[in-house]
This record gives sequence, C-alpha cells and structure tokens, in this order.
Amino acid sequence: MLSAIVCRPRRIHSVLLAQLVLLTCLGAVACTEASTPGADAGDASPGDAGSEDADAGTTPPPPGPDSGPTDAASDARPPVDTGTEPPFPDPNRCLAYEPTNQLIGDRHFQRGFIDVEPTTSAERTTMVAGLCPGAPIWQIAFGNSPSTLYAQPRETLPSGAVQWSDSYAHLAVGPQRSAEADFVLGMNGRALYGGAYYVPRAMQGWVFHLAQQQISIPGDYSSGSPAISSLRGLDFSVFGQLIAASQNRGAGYDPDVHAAQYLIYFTVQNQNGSSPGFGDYLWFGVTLYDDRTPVPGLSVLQDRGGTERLIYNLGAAPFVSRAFTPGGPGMVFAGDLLPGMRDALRRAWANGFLTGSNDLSDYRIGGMNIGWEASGLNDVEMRVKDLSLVYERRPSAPVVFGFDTDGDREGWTLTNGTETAAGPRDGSWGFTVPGATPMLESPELAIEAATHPVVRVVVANDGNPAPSSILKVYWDRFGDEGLREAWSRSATVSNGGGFQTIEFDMSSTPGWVGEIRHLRVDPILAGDGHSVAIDEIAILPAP
Ligand SMILES: [Ca+2]
Repeated sequence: MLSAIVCRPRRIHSVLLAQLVLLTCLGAVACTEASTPGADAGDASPGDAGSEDADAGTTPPPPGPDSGPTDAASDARPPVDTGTEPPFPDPNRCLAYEPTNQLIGDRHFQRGFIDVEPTTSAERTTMVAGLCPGAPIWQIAFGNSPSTLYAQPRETLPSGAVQWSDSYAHLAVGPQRSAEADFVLGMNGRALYGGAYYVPRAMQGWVFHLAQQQISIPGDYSSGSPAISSLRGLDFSVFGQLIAASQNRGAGYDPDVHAAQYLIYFTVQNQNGSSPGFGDYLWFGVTLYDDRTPVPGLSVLQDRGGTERLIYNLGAAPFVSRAFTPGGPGMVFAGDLLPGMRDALRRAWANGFLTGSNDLSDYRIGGMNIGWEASGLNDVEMRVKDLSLVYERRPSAPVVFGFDTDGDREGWTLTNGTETAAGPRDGSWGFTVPGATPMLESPELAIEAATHPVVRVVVANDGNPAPSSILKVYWDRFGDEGLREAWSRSATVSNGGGFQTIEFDMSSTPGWVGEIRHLRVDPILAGDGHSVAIDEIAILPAP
C-alpha cells in the first residue's frame, strides 16, 4: 500500500539543532521506495517493521478506482465548498496561535512560506502571502523537483487569493470563503517527470512538495506540545478537497512504484535533553489521498530509505469511508490522534525502535508536514483548509479508590487474602491474611506520573507479626509493562489495629515517570491469619 512511496526523511546536519532532527526532514528528504521488493534499486529488502504490517511489501496495492490508461477526471474547478465554513469570519484567522491548545501555527496558511533548499534545509526565499500580517511560519520544500515556484512572481486573484505557478506546480492560499481557502497545492506529474515514468535509483528520490513546521522542536514559532504522557486527547481536523486528479497511467506504470499521495506527517520525538534517546523519533501519518487505494488503512513499516525510523500511517480509514471524487465535494478528516500515537510508540518499543527511552513523558510532537509526494505521472491538486491539532491535557484530579460502596472492589483484585465480606463493606475492604504476599492489584490506571507524585494508602493491620508488617507498593508503566522490584516503595505498618495513613512521595523516586499503568499494594509482606483492612488507596497531585 504505502510501502512503495514512503518518503525518506533524513537527518539534518544543523549546527543549532545538532542532536535534533529538524522537522524538515521531510523537506530534506531523499525519497526512495521504503519497502517494496524490486521497487528500489538501492535497497531491495522489504521494509516491513517485523510487526503487524499486513502488506509487508509483498502484495501489490489494489488499483485505484480509475485504473485505465487515463481517467475521466475533469480539470474543471469545483464549486466552492461552504459546508464547513464558519458562519461568520473567523476572528482568530490571523493569530499565529489561537488562544486554545492549538499546536499548528498559522493553520490557515495566511502568511505564506519560507522556501527551504530541500537537501540542506537552508532558507532560500520567502513566499509572502500577506493575507495576514507577520512573517511566514510554514516552510516549504520542493524536493527532487524542477519546479521553481519559490522564484515565481506572486499573483493576486479576484477572490483575494494569492498564487504562485509554473509549468510544474501550482500553489495558492486564499482568504476565508474564497475558492482557494486555505491552501491549494497542485502538481503536474507529466511535466515534472518529462512524461517518462520515474525509475527508482539509489540516491534519486521522487518528487515531494511539502509544507512543514516545527511544533515542539526548538524554534522561533513553536507553541510546543506537552509530553504525550500529559495528553488526554489530540483532536485533529482538516478539510480536504481533491480539486483535480488525473492518473495518466500508461506504458511503464507500475503500481508498486508509481503513485501520488497527499500526506500529513507528524514526528513523535524524544525531546528530553538528558535522555539517551534525545532526538530520536517516529513518523506518524495521515493519508488524505493515495491514487492507488480508495480508502487507505493502517500501515506500519520501517523506513528503509534512510532514517530507519518507524513509519506509522493511519491512512484515511479512521476518518472517512469513501474516496475523494476528483472535482467533487470535499471531506473532513477529524478524530483523536492520541490513541494512534500511543499505539505507534508501543509498537516502536516492541519492535526495537526508540530504544533510548520508553518513557512516555520524553516524547512530544516534534513537527509536521503536509503535501504531495508523487512518483507517478499524476496531475493532482488538493485544497485543504481549517487544519487543526488541538491538545487536551489530562486532568490533575486525584485518583481515589475509597472502597466505600459495599461489594464494589472498584476494579481491584485481591490475591492471597480471604475476604471478610464479599468485597468492601462499611467503607473499607477487609480480609484475613493466612500467609505470604497478600496483594491488591489495581485496574489499568493510565495516570501521569509527573502530575501525580503521591501514593497514599489508608490501612489497618490487626495483629499480624510485626517483622512482616511492611506495606509495599509496586507499579509499572505504559510501554514498560510488568511489575519489578526496582519500581517499588515500602514502609512499616503498625500491627496495632486502627487505620493509619501511609504516604509515599514519588516525585524523586526512580521509575515513577511517564504514565503509571498499574499499582500493586501489598498491605503487609505476610500474615498469620489476622486481619487487614484497606480504607483507601489514592494517587494524588503534589500537595
Ligand atoms: Ca473508605
């Protein structure tokens, strides 16, 4: 599916960002086939991450809906879509960052672009759109491309939109309610490739025209994303409209090699400067359009083209149920990206990627890019607007298990103890302990360690032997699952009866980082048949 055209980002050798991969990576990309056998002359080995990629580069992608030598797509401009326009002009349209948790700067593309040289990322020219004041936030790169849009004069259209065009490509940004709002990007594959199909060669990638921006990578414009461990949601939305798409398939077309894709990629990157994995990242993508597949699904691959990083692309299937009709109405791609990002990290760790840290709190959204990657002779044009990525932080509310409802164990399980009643009764959970290792295991918690550094247990221990009356708390973390001795704290418990409060300050406890997944509380190490009761187990914000 995507395997034949996954773009290959590469490290940027930047003095200022020496250990970071500049987002532009895609901008500085040398694109080669990531994984399809025979499609990449430079590296014929499949790029399957060894995990769950059902395609594994062995099955040709299904043909697109128009698989004839030519298709009937019209070049006619469709009517303006007004279905998702706000009823009134968006007052925030010109803000660099909106007064929300919006992560994308100039998300309506109203300022224009800084063109960067695609192999060095050096800033080259500025394509000022001027629809909103302020210097451009977006960079743009025209990779492996003869297009010189960046050097073309800016034209102003009757709608108020501005555009740049040459015989290879077309770019417009338009004000709200214009037919060009927000950002139109087109490419003429026949011209870009001189009418001859791209032939994969080592060090010779296909064409990409991508806009990109930094999000949490240190930079001038970033509002910055909280750590993934701090997030409760990551609401993504973009409206896309495929203005034109001609596949132009003919002699020499190979579906393993030739395609046009409109992609959005984010980097999920270790940004903890004291972590051994600082700077390491994975690619997390959404596919708006792939001319070979009506509604692309999930693809998980290793990039064999240079970065060797994990590429996790949700495709389009989580967002839409049908393909674009060229020239037809647009579609909104919207959903919470956080579950996918967490899954991407989990799969990365499970498959030997991002080995420098499996601490969820080390990872943030580094940056993003959006635009075309094309190895076919496709003539394509996409309009996007209202691009948005808004994060929601987890609440810092206390997580309290009070065992105050008779019979309700609140998801906890008891092992090596004999309940006095069927579960909690009269506000606490009582049991006798006949021998070693009574334990209470929590349900799955998903608590951010950094915001919840206190563990409190209110316990009574009525007569069990003093030497073994030691309460112990264990935990494990998202991405590093399984209890272990190293991640535990213990404290002596009186055996005199009444309830006592044991509190652990975890703020400097090794291992209490990232996202806490489970707790296990052993109220005592061993008993001799006397009773224990738990009044409360709580994980609390700092006092
Ligand atoms: Ca209670």
